[in-house]
Amino acid sequence: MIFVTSYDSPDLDGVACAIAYSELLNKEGKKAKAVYYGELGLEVEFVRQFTDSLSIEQYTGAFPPDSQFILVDSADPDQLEKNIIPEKVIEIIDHHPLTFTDVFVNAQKTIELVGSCATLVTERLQRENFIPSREAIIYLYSAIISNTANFKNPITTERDRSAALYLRSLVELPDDYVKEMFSSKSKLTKDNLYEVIFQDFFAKPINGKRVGIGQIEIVDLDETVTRLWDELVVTLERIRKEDKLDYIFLVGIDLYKGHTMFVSIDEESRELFSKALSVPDLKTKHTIDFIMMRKQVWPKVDAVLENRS
Ligand SMILES: [Mn+2]
Repeated sequence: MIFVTSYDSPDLDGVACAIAYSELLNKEGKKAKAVYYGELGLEVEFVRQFTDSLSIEQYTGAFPPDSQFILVDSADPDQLEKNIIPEKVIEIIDHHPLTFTDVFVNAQKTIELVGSCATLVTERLQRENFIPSREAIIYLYSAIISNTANFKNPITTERDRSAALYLRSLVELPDDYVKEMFSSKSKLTKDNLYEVIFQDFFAKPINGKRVGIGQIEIVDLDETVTRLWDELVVTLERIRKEDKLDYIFLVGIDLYKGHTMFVSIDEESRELFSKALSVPDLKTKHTIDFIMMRKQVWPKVDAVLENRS
Protein backbone atom coordinates (compact mmCIF):
# COMPACT_ATOMS: atom_id res chain seq x y z
CA MET A 1 0.00 0.00 0.00
CA ILE A 2 1.14 3.51 -0.81
CA PHE A 3 0.13 6.08 1.77
CA VAL A 4 -0.17 9.61 0.44
CA THR A 5 0.19 12.03 3.29
CA SER A 6 1.34 15.45 4.42
CA TYR A 7 2.70 17.01 7.61
CA ASP A 8 1.03 16.68 11.03
CA SER A 9 -2.37 18.43 11.07
CA PRO A 10 -2.32 19.27 7.36
CA ASP A 11 -3.97 22.35 5.92
CA LEU A 12 -6.36 22.31 2.99
CA ASP A 13 -3.47 22.18 0.51
CA GLY A 14 -2.00 18.99 2.00
CA VAL A 15 -5.42 17.35 2.29
CA ALA A 16 -6.45 18.25 -1.28
CA CYS A 17 -3.18 17.00 -2.76
CA ALA A 18 -3.36 13.70 -0.86
CA ILE A 19 -6.94 13.09 -1.97
CA ALA A 20 -6.44 13.97 -5.64
CA TYR A 21 -3.05 12.31 -6.06
CA SER A 22 -4.36 9.07 -4.52
CA GLU A 23 -7.12 9.06 -7.12
CA LEU A 24 -4.55 9.27 -9.91
CA LEU A 25 -2.42 6.48 -8.41
CA ASN A 26 -5.42 4.20 -8.01
CA LYS A 27 -6.47 4.84 -11.59
CA GLU A 28 -2.95 3.83 -12.60
CA GLY A 29 -3.50 0.55 -10.76
CA LYS A 30 -1.33 1.36 -7.77
CA LYS A 31 -2.93 0.74 -4.41
CA ALA A 32 -2.90 4.11 -2.71
CA LYS A 33 -4.67 5.68 0.22
CA ALA A 34 -4.80 9.28 1.40
CA VAL A 35 -4.13 9.53 5.14
CA TYR A 36 -3.51 12.26 7.67
CA TYR A 37 -2.51 12.41 11.29
CA GLY A 38 -3.24 15.15 13.77
CA GLU A 39 -6.22 17.44 13.32
CA LEU A 40 -7.92 19.13 10.39
CA GLY A 41 -8.74 22.84 10.29
CA LEU A 42 -11.88 24.90 9.70
CA GLU A 43 -11.23 25.28 5.98
CA VAL A 44 -11.04 21.56 5.36
CA GLU A 45 -14.25 21.29 7.35
CA PHE A 46 -15.89 23.85 5.05
CA VAL A 47 -14.96 21.90 1.90
CA ARG A 48 -15.97 18.63 3.55
CA GLN A 49 -19.41 20.03 4.28
CA PHE A 50 -19.74 21.59 0.84
CA THR A 51 -18.76 18.40 -1.03
CA ASP A 52 -20.18 16.03 1.58
CA SER A 53 -16.94 14.12 1.17
CA LEU A 54 -13.56 13.69 2.84
CA SER A 55 -11.74 10.80 1.22
CA ILE A 56 -8.75 10.91 3.49
CA GLU A 57 -8.46 8.77 6.60
CA GLN A 58 -7.03 9.69 9.95
CA TYR A 59 -4.16 7.36 10.74
CA THR A 60 -2.84 6.47 14.14
CA GLY A 61 -0.25 3.91 15.08
CA ALA A 62 2.17 1.91 12.99
CA PHE A 63 2.00 1.34 9.25
CA PRO A 64 2.24 -2.18 7.75
CA PRO A 65 5.89 -3.20 7.10
CA ASP A 66 5.54 -3.13 3.29
CA SER A 67 4.16 0.42 3.24
CA GLN A 68 5.51 3.09 0.94
CA PHE A 69 4.89 6.80 1.30
CA ILE A 70 4.34 9.81 -0.87
CA LEU A 71 4.61 13.22 0.78
CA VAL A 72 2.62 16.14 -0.55
CA ASP A 73 2.92 19.77 0.55
CA SER A 74 5.67 18.66 2.90
CA ALA A 75 9.34 17.80 2.58
CA ASP A 76 10.51 18.63 6.07
CA PRO A 77 11.67 15.56 8.05
CA ASP A 78 10.97 17.46 11.31
CA GLN A 79 7.26 17.61 10.48
CA LEU A 80 7.07 13.94 9.57
CA GLU A 81 5.00 11.43 11.49
CA LYS A 82 7.45 9.31 13.49
CA ASN A 83 6.13 6.01 12.09
CA ILE A 84 7.14 7.05 8.57
CA ILE A 85 10.61 5.84 7.72
CA PRO A 86 12.30 8.38 5.39
CA GLU A 87 13.84 5.60 3.26
CA LYS A 88 10.34 4.37 2.43
CA VAL A 89 9.26 7.70 0.99
CA ILE A 90 9.14 7.12 -2.78
CA GLU A 91 7.97 10.53 -3.94
CA ILE A 92 7.74 14.11 -2.66
CA ILE A 93 5.67 16.89 -4.20
CA ASP A 94 6.12 20.21 -2.43
CA HIS A 95 6.26 23.94 -3.00
CA HIS A 96 8.13 25.16 0.09
CA PRO A 97 11.48 26.90 -0.32
CA LEU A 98 12.95 25.52 2.91
CA THR A 99 13.33 21.80 2.46
CA PHE A 100 15.68 19.23 3.88
CA THR A 101 15.27 16.49 1.37
CA ASP A 102 18.62 14.72 1.80
CA VAL A 103 17.17 12.13 4.16
CA PHE A 104 14.67 10.98 1.55
CA VAL A 105 17.23 9.02 -0.43
CA ASN A 106 14.70 6.96 -2.40
CA ALA A 107 12.24 9.69 -3.27
CA GLN A 108 11.57 11.18 -6.65
CA LYS A 109 11.27 14.89 -5.88
CA THR A 110 9.13 17.58 -7.44
CA ILE A 111 9.85 20.77 -5.53
CA GLU A 112 8.78 23.89 -7.33
CA LEU A 113 8.09 27.27 -5.79
CA VAL A 114 4.54 27.95 -6.82
CA GLY A 115 1.81 29.29 -4.53
CA SER A 116 0.13 26.01 -3.80
CA CYS A 117 1.09 22.35 -3.87
CA ALA A 118 -2.36 21.73 -5.37
CA THR A 119 -1.09 23.53 -8.47
CA LEU A 120 1.70 20.97 -8.89
CA VAL A 121 -0.74 18.09 -8.41
CA THR A 122 -3.24 19.64 -10.85
CA GLU A 123 -0.50 19.99 -13.48
CA ARG A 124 0.43 16.34 -12.95
CA LEU A 125 -3.19 15.25 -13.42
CA GLN A 126 -3.38 17.34 -16.60
CA ARG A 127 -0.21 15.74 -17.97
CA GLU A 128 -1.72 12.31 -17.30
CA ASN A 129 -5.02 13.37 -18.91
CA PHE A 130 -6.79 12.34 -15.76
CA ILE A 131 -9.88 14.16 -14.54
CA PRO A 132 -10.43 13.36 -10.86
CA SER A 133 -13.75 13.18 -9.02
CA ARG A 134 -15.84 16.33 -8.58
CA GLU A 135 -14.94 16.31 -4.89
CA ALA A 136 -11.20 16.13 -5.59
CA ILE A 137 -11.50 18.98 -8.11
CA ILE A 138 -13.24 21.17 -5.55
CA TYR A 139 -10.63 20.31 -2.91
CA LEU A 140 -7.79 21.21 -5.30
CA TYR A 141 -9.45 24.42 -6.45
CA SER A 142 -10.18 25.49 -2.88
CA ALA A 143 -6.59 24.72 -1.86
CA ILE A 144 -5.14 26.96 -4.57
CA ILE A 145 -7.52 29.79 -3.68
CA SER A 146 -6.71 29.34 0.00
CA ASN A 147 -2.92 29.10 -0.36
CA THR A 148 -2.71 32.11 -2.65
CA ALA A 149 -5.25 34.14 -0.62
CA ASN A 150 -7.39 34.34 -3.74
CA PHE A 151 -4.29 35.24 -5.83
CA LYS A 152 -3.46 38.26 -3.64
CA ASN A 153 -0.55 36.57 -1.95
CA PRO A 154 2.83 37.53 -3.46
CA ILE A 155 3.80 33.85 -3.76
CA THR A 156 1.09 33.47 -6.42
CA THR A 157 2.37 32.49 -9.86
CA GLU A 158 0.78 32.31 -13.31
CA ARG A 159 0.83 28.53 -12.91
CA ASP A 160 -1.45 28.81 -9.86
CA ARG A 161 -3.86 31.00 -11.81
CA SER A 162 -4.06 28.66 -14.78
CA ALA A 163 -4.41 25.55 -12.62
CA ALA A 164 -7.28 27.18 -10.68
CA LEU A 165 -8.92 28.39 -13.88
CA TYR A 166 -8.72 24.89 -15.34
CA LEU A 167 -10.25 23.29 -12.22
CA ARG A 168 -12.95 25.95 -12.02
CA SER A 169 -13.96 25.12 -15.60
CA LEU A 170 -14.67 21.52 -14.58
CA VAL A 171 -17.22 22.17 -11.81
CA GLU A 172 -20.23 24.31 -10.98
CA LEU A 173 -19.73 26.44 -7.88
CA PRO A 174 -21.91 29.14 -6.33
CA ASP A 175 -20.75 32.74 -6.93
CA ASP A 176 -20.05 33.30 -3.27
CA TYR A 177 -18.09 30.07 -2.81
CA VAL A 178 -14.72 31.73 -2.19
CA LYS A 179 -16.18 34.32 0.16
CA GLU A 180 -17.94 31.61 2.13
CA MET A 181 -14.80 29.52 2.35
CA PHE A 182 -12.73 32.43 3.68
CA SER A 183 -15.43 33.35 6.18
CA SER A 184 -15.40 29.79 7.50
CA LYS A 185 -11.85 30.39 8.72
CA SER A 186 -12.80 33.64 10.41
CA LYS A 187 -15.02 32.12 13.00
CA LEU A 188 -12.56 32.73 15.78
CA THR A 189 -13.98 32.62 19.27
CA LYS A 190 -12.64 32.41 22.80
CA ASP A 191 -13.36 28.71 22.69
CA ASN A 192 -11.65 27.76 19.42
CA LEU A 193 -8.75 30.24 19.46
CA TYR A 194 -6.14 27.86 20.87
CA GLU A 195 -7.21 25.08 18.52
CA VAL A 196 -7.12 27.33 15.43
CA ILE A 197 -3.72 28.82 16.22
CA PHE A 198 -2.24 25.49 17.24
CA GLN A 199 -3.55 23.93 14.04
CA ASP A 200 -1.30 26.15 11.92
CA PHE A 201 1.69 26.59 14.20
CA PHE A 202 5.26 25.68 13.32
CA ALA A 203 8.25 25.54 15.62
CA LYS A 204 11.86 24.72 14.87
CA PRO A 205 15.31 25.01 16.39
CA ILE A 206 17.60 27.63 14.85
CA ASN A 207 21.15 27.90 16.12
CA GLY A 208 20.27 26.57 19.57
CA LYS A 209 17.06 28.58 19.99
CA ARG A 210 13.51 27.34 19.51
CA VAL A 211 11.38 29.62 17.39
CA GLY A 212 7.65 29.24 16.82
CA ILE A 213 5.49 31.11 14.34
CA GLY A 214 1.73 30.82 14.10
CA GLN A 215 -0.32 31.95 11.16
CA ILE A 216 -3.98 32.85 10.92
CA GLU A 217 -5.67 33.78 7.65
CA ILE A 218 -9.03 35.34 8.27
CA VAL A 219 -11.49 38.03 7.29
CA ASP A 220 -11.90 40.98 9.71
CA LEU A 221 -8.44 40.47 11.21
CA ASP A 222 -8.18 43.77 13.12
CA GLU A 223 -11.62 43.44 14.65
CA THR A 224 -10.94 39.82 15.66
CA VAL A 225 -7.53 40.50 17.21
CA THR A 226 -8.92 43.43 19.19
CA ARG A 227 -11.92 41.45 20.38
CA LEU A 228 -9.87 38.42 21.46
CA TRP A 229 -6.64 40.16 22.53
CA ASP A 230 -6.52 38.86 26.12
CA GLU A 231 -7.25 35.30 25.03
CA LEU A 232 -4.69 35.61 22.25
CA VAL A 233 -1.94 36.54 24.70
CA VAL A 234 -2.89 33.62 26.97
CA THR A 235 -2.94 31.26 23.97
CA LEU A 236 0.49 32.30 22.71
CA GLU A 237 1.94 32.05 26.24
CA ARG A 238 0.49 28.55 26.54
CA ILE A 239 1.95 27.40 23.21
CA ARG A 240 5.29 28.94 24.12
CA LYS A 241 5.38 26.93 27.34
CA GLU A 242 4.15 23.68 25.80
CA ASP A 243 6.60 23.93 22.92
CA LYS A 244 9.50 25.27 25.07
CA LEU A 245 9.97 28.21 22.74
CA ASP A 246 12.50 30.99 23.14
CA TYR A 247 10.64 33.16 20.65
CA ILE A 248 7.02 33.19 19.56
CA PHE A 249 5.36 35.23 16.88
CA LEU A 250 2.06 35.32 15.08
CA VAL A 251 1.48 36.27 11.46
CA GLY A 252 -2.10 37.39 10.81
CA ILE A 253 -3.30 37.66 7.22
CA ASP A 254 -6.44 39.60 6.36
CA LEU A 255 -7.75 37.83 3.31
CA TYR A 256 -10.10 40.59 2.19
CA LYS A 257 -7.99 43.64 2.87
CA GLY A 258 -4.85 41.84 1.71
CA HIS A 259 -2.77 43.06 4.63
CA THR A 260 -0.69 41.46 7.36
CA MET A 261 -0.54 41.97 11.12
CA PHE A 262 2.47 40.75 13.08
CA VAL A 263 1.80 40.00 16.73
CA SER A 264 4.46 39.66 19.40
CA ILE A 265 3.70 39.36 23.09
CA ASP A 266 7.13 39.76 24.68
CA GLU A 267 10.15 42.01 24.37
CA GLU A 268 12.72 39.40 23.22
CA SER A 269 10.53 38.07 20.45
CA ARG A 270 9.71 41.59 19.36
CA GLU A 271 13.43 42.42 19.20
CA LEU A 272 14.23 39.36 17.12
CA PHE A 273 11.41 39.92 14.65
CA SER A 274 12.09 43.64 14.48
CA LYS A 275 15.58 42.79 13.22
CA ALA A 276 14.37 40.00 10.97
CA LEU A 277 11.69 42.13 9.32
CA SER A 278 13.86 45.28 9.31
CA VAL A 279 11.15 47.22 11.14
CA PRO A 280 12.93 49.13 13.93
CA ASP A 281 9.73 50.28 15.64
CA LEU A 282 7.88 46.94 15.48
CA LYS A 283 4.74 47.26 17.56
CA THR A 284 2.95 44.61 19.60
CA LYS A 285 0.37 44.58 16.82
CA HIS A 286 2.12 45.74 13.67
CA THR A 287 0.23 46.05 10.41
CA ILE A 288 1.73 46.25 6.92
CA ASP A 289 -0.40 46.90 3.86
CA PHE A 290 0.57 43.81 1.90
CA ILE A 291 0.56 40.07 2.47
CA MET A 292 3.64 38.48 3.97
CA MET A 293 3.20 34.81 4.79
CA ARG A 294 5.07 32.90 7.46
CA LYS A 295 7.03 31.07 4.78
CA GLN A 296 8.48 34.45 3.75
CA VAL A 297 9.28 35.30 7.36
CA TRP A 298 11.26 32.13 8.20
CA PRO A 299 14.31 32.85 6.01
CA LYS A 300 14.60 36.32 7.56
CA VAL A 301 14.55 34.83 11.07
CA ASP A 302 17.08 32.19 10.02
CA ALA A 303 19.39 34.92 8.77
CA VAL A 304 19.29 36.89 12.02
CA LEU A 305 19.76 33.90 14.34
CA GLU A 306 22.40 32.20 12.28
CA ASN A 307 24.59 35.31 12.12
CA ARG A 308 24.54 35.55 15.88
CA SER A 309 27.50 33.78 17.48
MN1 LIG B 1 0.86 24.39 0.82
